[in-house]
Amino acid sequence: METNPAIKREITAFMDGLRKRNKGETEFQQAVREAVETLIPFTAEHTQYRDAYILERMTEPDRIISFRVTWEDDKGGIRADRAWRVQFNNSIGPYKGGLRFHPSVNQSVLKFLGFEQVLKNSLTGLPMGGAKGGSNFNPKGKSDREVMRFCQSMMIELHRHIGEDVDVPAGDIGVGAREISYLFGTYKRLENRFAGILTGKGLSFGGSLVRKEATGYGAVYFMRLMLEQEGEGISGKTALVSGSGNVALYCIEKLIELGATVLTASDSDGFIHDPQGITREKLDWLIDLKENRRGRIQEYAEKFGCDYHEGKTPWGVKADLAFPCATQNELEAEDATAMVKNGVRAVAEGANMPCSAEATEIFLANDVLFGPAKAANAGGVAVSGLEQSQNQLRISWSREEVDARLVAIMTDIHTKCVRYGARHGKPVDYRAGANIAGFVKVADAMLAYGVV
Ligand code: NDP
Ligand code: 2IT
Repeated sequence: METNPAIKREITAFMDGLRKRNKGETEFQQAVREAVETLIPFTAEHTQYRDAYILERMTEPDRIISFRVTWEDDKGGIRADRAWRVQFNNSIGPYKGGLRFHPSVNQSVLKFLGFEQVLKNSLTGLPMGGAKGGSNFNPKGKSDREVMRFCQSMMIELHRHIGEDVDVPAGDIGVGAREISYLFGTYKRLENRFAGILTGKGLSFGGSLVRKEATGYGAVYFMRLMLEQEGEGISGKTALVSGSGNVALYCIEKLIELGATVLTASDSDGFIHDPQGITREKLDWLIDLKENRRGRIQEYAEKFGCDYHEGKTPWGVKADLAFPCATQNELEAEDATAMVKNGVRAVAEGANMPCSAEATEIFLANDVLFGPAKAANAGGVAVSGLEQSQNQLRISWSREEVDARLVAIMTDIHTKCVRYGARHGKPVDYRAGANIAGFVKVADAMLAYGVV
């Protein structure tokens, strides 16, 4: 996008201030920069937001709760990890967003994720504010009982800060059905209440059908909408997927169902390249490997006789579509350049901020359709919102009902992106569209509240 010099100066001044106030928080700075580069040109035209300092206010979390989680390992050793809940903005609904357990978690990572969550949740059209939390606790290699004791200890602090009308956490990296169950069981004991204070719950205690699949399915639905906008479809296309966790597995499932050939999957050790494509049968095996046996992706290559590339990411493999579904900044400028050269048509971000700023610029400059995380992976939190609705109503919808609502929400997000991101003679700028559409709803609520 052409940006005039005055607006460029405003962006620079804004970012200088933000960097000073958030020293060393590089992930948070990156996420804010990505947003304000399209939001400042918008607020320069819609001056009510600029006059009310909405962007300055929206980039400062409402509060950050920081605490120690002490627990005992299987050998009787005492462990102490750090944990946070970043309650970013509750202008349009109770705080909502996942919990991440990974050694790389720190305040900067959780602020970036919380900020993204505010705009993403707004895009879903559901009444959800934005938050994120987690710990540098590393679940890898821990026994079930160790994970249980960690979760119990974490909830002893967290329970006083959450509630169905206050803040509703869910899963993210390292937090799946097992962890949510341990956390929920502890909340119930501490508060003696059975309430929808977490989402991603088990189906026997208030969980929603399709929540587990929702982020991956939603990313594929969003990809389908971007392709349809250009008169194309998913069937017959080849696809690269990274990761082999919750998002990646169900992204692969939906791609297979819609007739695409998925060539890759990965974990933090490397990627597998299956030129025949991951079939339904192979995927069932992979889901069992990852969800139940907690194994490594390398075992897929051993089992099905395909290549395994240790320490590498899949972006050099030639394909039509790409779905980065592992973690932030997993796809960098040189990857994007190689993908453009290989003729990649479209990218949908299943993970949060998986493409670096430079990689994103390369895609946009080369007319690669680019579905940014806050739009493309919003299906997960959207179905979390539907889980909250079902809990409040004390009913459960069928798989078909939830899936139809997910499709409708992804379609609505796509429409909003087109409304704010359409460009003459060029593909839609989904990045700008998602930022502006997400921003307007939260900003209007903040304006209405006055100076708060
Ligand atoms: P999981 O923990 O289920 O899976 C994460 C996957 O990514 C694993 O294969 C993991 O490999 C890999 N991975 C994690 N960290 C790294 C790293 N630093 N480098 C390389 N690979 C890594 O998490 P999810 O699938 O839930 O989350 C994946 C992404 O999707 C995250 O960005 C998350 O924020 C985002 N997301 C998740 C939603 C959800 O509903 N779960 C909703 C919207 C977005 P390994 O096992 O080796 O660590
Ligand atoms: O990044 C995300 O949107 C999530 N991890 C899901 C959050 C949620 O509340 O379901």
